[in-house]
Amino acid sequence: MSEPTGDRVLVTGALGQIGTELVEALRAKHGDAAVIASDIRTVEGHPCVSKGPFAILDVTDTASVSRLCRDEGVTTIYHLAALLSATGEKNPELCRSVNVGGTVAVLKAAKACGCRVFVPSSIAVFGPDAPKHAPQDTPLNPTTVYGETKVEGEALGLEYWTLHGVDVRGLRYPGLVSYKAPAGGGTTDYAVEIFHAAVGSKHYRCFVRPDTKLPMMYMDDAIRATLMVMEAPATSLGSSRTGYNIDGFSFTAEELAAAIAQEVEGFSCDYVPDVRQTYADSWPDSVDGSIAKKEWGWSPAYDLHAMTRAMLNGLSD
Ligand code: NAD
Ligand code: AKB
Repeated sequence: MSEPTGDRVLVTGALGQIGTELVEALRAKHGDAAVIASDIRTVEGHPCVSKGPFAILDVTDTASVSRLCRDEGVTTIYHLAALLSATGEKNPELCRSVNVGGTVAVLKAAKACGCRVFVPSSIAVFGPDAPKHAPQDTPLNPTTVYGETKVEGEALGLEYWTLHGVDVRGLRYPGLVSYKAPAGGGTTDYAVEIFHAAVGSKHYRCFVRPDTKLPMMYMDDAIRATLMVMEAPATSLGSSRTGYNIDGFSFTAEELAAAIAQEVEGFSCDYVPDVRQTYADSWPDSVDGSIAKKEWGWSPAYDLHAMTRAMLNGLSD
């Protein structure tokens, strides 16, 4: 058991792909009782529900978010509740309501209760006019509604920091690959689903073209980056504080399938692109993470082969 740190933490959208692993890491750091996992739904037997405090919380319900923060004495909020790109483009209105409305509710509660806040951004902030190796600072003209909500989230975070002194921090996560929870309705989900197929039927029908290349990251690195940026001294963070590019590694869908085939005899993949190809084509191939490296020491540990082995081992256990 860890020593309590005195922090009282709320995680929204905790039952999703990131929350499943972030809650575990935060409970190891702060103590189980100090980390309240929350989501709009519950899942029986989920470790976030069974191993510590859990609350049903809809982040679009501003009053409930503020009440929970006040009643529980929350000091830090990790705000993960959102709709991802594929789900979001199918229902733009709900995407705006959850992603932007939910973020406003969390920031208002943080301002009222004096909380620090982590709000994730995404490589989806970039549009087709951004360089394919995306720099930290470039015009952000996303062509997806999801991307627009992420640009808005970064701007809202900066506004609450500069105008109200709320300590808001965020990362532009690449596509995240993990095995402990399913991917949550994004464009980069193929890079997760392919592993489940590899240990199951040994065949995957991929919904993007074989030459589709995107920035990706193994979940262990994403959790480490999240904890690092939240632990960094405020004085080391500059104007990118609500949306740092963080580099992991990049691969095409075909390179991923080949890396898996090296480990799984008989694995095969075919490609039938759908609408998610359009979203993938609008995003960069890779990102420049040098500002995150300079300001708080970011450096990824996993490459394609280390991730492939970790995924296959995790799914075989
Ligand atoms: P996910 O879809 O797996 O989980 C999101 C969770 O939010 C779900 O459990 C869902 O039930 C919950 N939720 C939805 N609407 C809600 C509401 N109104 N109130 C409360 N909860 C609600 O998503 P994730 O992959 O864990 O992503 C978390 C955050 O990270 C999001 O902001 C996402 O945009 C960002 N992000 C994720 C990735 C990735 O590859 N996973 C990449 C870039 C950015
Ligand atoms: C998605 O594909 O929507 C997410 C993301 C990159 O934001 N994984």
